[in-house]
Amino acid sequence: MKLYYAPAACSQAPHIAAREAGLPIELAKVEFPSKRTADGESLYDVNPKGAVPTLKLDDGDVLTENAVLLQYIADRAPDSAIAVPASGAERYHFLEWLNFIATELHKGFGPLWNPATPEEFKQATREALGKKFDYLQERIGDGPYILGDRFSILDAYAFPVLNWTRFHGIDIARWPGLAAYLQRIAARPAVQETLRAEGLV
Ligand SMILES: N[C@@H](CCC(=O)N[C@@H](CS)C(=O)NCC(=O)O)C(=O)O
Repeated sequence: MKLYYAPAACSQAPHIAAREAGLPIELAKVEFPSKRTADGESLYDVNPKGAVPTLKLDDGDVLTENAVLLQYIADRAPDSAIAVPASGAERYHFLEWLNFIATELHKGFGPLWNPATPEEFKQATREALGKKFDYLQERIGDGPYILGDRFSILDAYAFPVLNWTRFHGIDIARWPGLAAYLQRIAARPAVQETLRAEGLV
C-alpha cells in the first residue's frame, strides 16, 4: 500500500499505525500548496478531495479519511497490539474515541490553519481546544495510553494532532499530563522511525 502524506500532517497517524503494525508501506510525499508528489503526480488524480492521508491499496483501490484508514490498517494486523476491539461495548467506546479525535481534536484545529481566520476567532478556537485538552488529560491520567496499557490507533492519531499546538501558539505545558503522554509516544521505536522517514528528526 502507498500512503500519500505530508510531514507532520494528520497523515502521520496511519504512517505510525502501519509501522506499529509491522506492515510494509510505500510513502509518497505531497508538497503543499502544489499538492504534487516529487514525480509530478497530482494528489487530486488519486483523491479528488485533495487531502492527505490518502491510501492507495495494492489492488489499486483508494481509501480516504483518517479514521477509516486507521481501522483498515489495524484490521490488516488483527494479531498485532493495535487491533481494534472486535465487538461489544469495548468496540463502541473505541469508536467513540476515534470520532472524538477526528471531529473534535483534529477538525477543532481547522480555523487555526486558515490564514483568513480573524485573530479573535483564532483565540476563541484555542480556548475551545483547551477545554477538549482538559477532558483528554483527565481521561488519560497516567495512561500510559488512551486505552490504558495498550497503545492503539487512537494514540497514533492523537499524537500528530496534539503536536500541532506548537504551530499555533498553544503551550502544551499547560497540560503536563498531555506533554508527558506525547513524550511517551515519541519514545516508541515505530514513532521515531516515522518521524525520521518524514524528515522531522
Ligand atoms: N476528513 C479528512 C481530512 C484530512 C485533512 O484535514 N487533511 C489535511 C492535512 S492534516 C489536508 O490535506 N488539507 C489540505 C486541504 O484540505 O486542502 C480526514 O479525516 O482524513
